Amino acid sequence: MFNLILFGPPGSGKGTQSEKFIARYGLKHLSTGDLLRFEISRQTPLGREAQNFMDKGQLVPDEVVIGMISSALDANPHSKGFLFDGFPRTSAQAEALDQLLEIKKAPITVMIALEVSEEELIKRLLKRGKTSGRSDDTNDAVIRARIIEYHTKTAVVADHYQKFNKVVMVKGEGTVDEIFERLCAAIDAKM
Ligand code: B4P
Repeated sequence: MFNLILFGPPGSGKGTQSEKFIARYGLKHLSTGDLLRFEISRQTPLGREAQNFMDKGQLVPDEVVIGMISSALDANPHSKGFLFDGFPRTSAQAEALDQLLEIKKAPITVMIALEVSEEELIKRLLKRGKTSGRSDDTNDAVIRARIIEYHTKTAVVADHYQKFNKVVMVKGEGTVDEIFERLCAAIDAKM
């Protein structure tokens, strides 16, 4: 089983590159952002709770997203591997993921971390906000709050996997295709 984490700050290209990955490597794409937006679109109790956090640029509570990932893993017992996009985003989520994968005897193979300057992140997210309808992309203060959440709670997740020598840093600026080729080279070296 090949299990990949695509890591990086908001707007670094995780969702964009994930689309291309699943086409090339046939992994099951698990995006906590997409799963949460699906719950919001159906106005479920979980979705309404999540929206309160997302609209402020805050992370959704760990137990909510860990539960969603646990269910998604159970729902795909025959997958040849998973692409985790936007998860884990806290140390508690990383520990929970390691435990869930331990049960499957299929640990994380590699974490690919996209590096993008803050100026470029803000530019990309404000641009997406003009067309995406995503309330968390239209407001400069909310975008900055998301970047602060990343520095205070999420960046440490890379340190966790670095301890096991599983992190590869990749420059996330350039065209989408250029970045994809860099990511593929990093993954192929680990396969
Ligand atoms: P996510 O849905 O994960 O979204 P994201 O971090 O904003 O975006 P991503 O990184 O995937 O976007 P991309 O760069 O592809 O999270 C949204 C919210 O959900 C979080 O703030 C949080 O509240 C909640 N959440 C999700 N997971 C959670 C978890 N595990 N725990 C707690 N809360 C959680 O796209 C950005 C834009 O850049 C696009 O418009 C794209 O077209 C553009 N772009 C991409 N690559 C480019 C390039 N090379 N050049 C120019 N533009 C590019």
